[in-house]
Amino acid sequence: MEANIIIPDPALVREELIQKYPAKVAKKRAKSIVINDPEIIPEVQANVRTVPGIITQRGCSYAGCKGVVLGPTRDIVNIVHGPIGCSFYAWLTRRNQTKPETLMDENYIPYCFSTDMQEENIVFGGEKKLKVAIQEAYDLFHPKSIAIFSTCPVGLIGDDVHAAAREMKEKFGDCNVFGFSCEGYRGVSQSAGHHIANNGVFKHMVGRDNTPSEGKFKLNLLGEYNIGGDAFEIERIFEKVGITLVASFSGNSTVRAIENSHTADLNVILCHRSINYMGDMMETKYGIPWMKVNFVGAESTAKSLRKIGEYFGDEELKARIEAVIAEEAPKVKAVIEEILPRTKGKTAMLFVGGSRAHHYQDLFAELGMTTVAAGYEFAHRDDYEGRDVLPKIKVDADSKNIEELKVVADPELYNPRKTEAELEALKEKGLEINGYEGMMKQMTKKSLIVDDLSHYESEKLIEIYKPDIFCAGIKEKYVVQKMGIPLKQLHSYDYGGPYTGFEGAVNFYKDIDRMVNNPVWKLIKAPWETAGNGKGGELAASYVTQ
Ligand code: CFM
Repeated sequence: MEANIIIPDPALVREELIQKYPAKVAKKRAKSIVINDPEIIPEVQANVRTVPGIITQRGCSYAGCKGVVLGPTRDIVNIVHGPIGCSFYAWLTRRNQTKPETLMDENYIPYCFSTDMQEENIVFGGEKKLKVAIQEAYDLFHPKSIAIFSTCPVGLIGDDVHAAAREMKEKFGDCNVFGFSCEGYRGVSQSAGHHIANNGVFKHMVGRDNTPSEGKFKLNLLGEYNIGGDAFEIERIFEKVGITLVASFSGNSTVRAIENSHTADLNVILCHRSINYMGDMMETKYGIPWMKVNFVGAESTAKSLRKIGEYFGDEELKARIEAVIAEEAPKVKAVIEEILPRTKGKTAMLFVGGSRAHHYQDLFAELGMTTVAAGYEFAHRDDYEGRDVLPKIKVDADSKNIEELKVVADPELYNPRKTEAELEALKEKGLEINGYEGMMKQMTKKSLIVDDLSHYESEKLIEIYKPDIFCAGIKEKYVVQKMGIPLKQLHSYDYGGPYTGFEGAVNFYKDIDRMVNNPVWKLIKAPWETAGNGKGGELAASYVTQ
């Protein structure tokens, strides 16, 4: 959807972005700023350390492990072993929702569990305090599971959270206690935490409950965290078409569902970055293939449902999928027809963590808007260039730091859901099994890809491109809006959502229409534009008192 927009020469933009950096930094950053060509797919430098001093938007390993992957499961008591800030600032801020089936069901998401480490614990060790906290949580709630998350000081002083977990698990007998060495510094970003979380969930949860699951078409939804209710909309659609969702990793999920997830016949992956490890490990151990899907965007949702129908190869299921698409499509079409004339030809920039910068391009395309620049904060080269690049990725010291589990086929439970010949036949039908094409293939030629965009670079991009909307998170929001550009938070969705499926697409269209067509943005003058004589000029730094 290229409308007639004039895009600045990306080579010049790249030059300008790195111009002010010292030579060494400029050289490094240049490798992460790439001009896209969907035919050739140039190499992008990704998943490497941020240059110290540059203001990155990345988070830490603990955030990726506790906040992202484990946090949304409602009946695990997640105890953060560390100073209180690590817990407090991760408390409910991600907007991952959950819906217990009855009022009596366990739901610990509203709680904030922390060992509240003090200086004394740093000096003399915090294991004792941790065990007291685990005991207290057990006495109060009698949960099925307690998970412990290590923050930076825990690794520095050498508290053994795994030993504490083992001891308490044995003591209780009826509560699964396990720990994560996900100290914030474990990797270059939260991506390390995802991997650590995948390993822990796979080792300590998946496969514990062998009760056969009911249903003819059973799948797990991987990498969907129910931000703003996204998973609720996907669940609604699955129910309508007759697909059984065994477990979601991990939006709106429960311990039991995850422990039973190996009884499903397919894993569909929404966020490849955060959970692809799980897909691979479950394939090897249990013989469950995985397939990349995207439920962000009405057309993508329809496409993903058809892919699932094709995988199960059942005519009745396929017919139901078509019927549901036909039933849902008119309401989406009606809204798009009304909004499209107002959004068509506008431009967007998307800089989000590891998946959404890709997925949300589909929604913008449906609105007739072009994504002129995009990038991930912490994704890897395969999320940009596609999984074919995996063998070429250099494993550096930071990645080596994260354990790669040695997974083998389970002697009893391994059961390949499809034969080699069946998988081949599906591939011939265009179904990518265990594959992902990445973001760049979908983006237009000459669009700009920037990995780990710095704060400085984001301001420069806005100055040069003047996009109609900038999508990022709370760290960028108000600075960008002061520049007169609306910012849509694609992490927490501001106050909106769900944005998945058909209903979600409608919500998104309306929200974006309201934002890009709001005249208020043209009236905004940034403080530095109005300071001094009222005609624009230098802004005196107000924080300098003398
Ligand atoms: Fe996956 Fe996510 Fe994302 Fe992510 Fe995240 Fe998130 Fe994200 Mo914020 S799991 S990679 S670590 S889709 S919290 S729900 S929005 S950065 S793009």
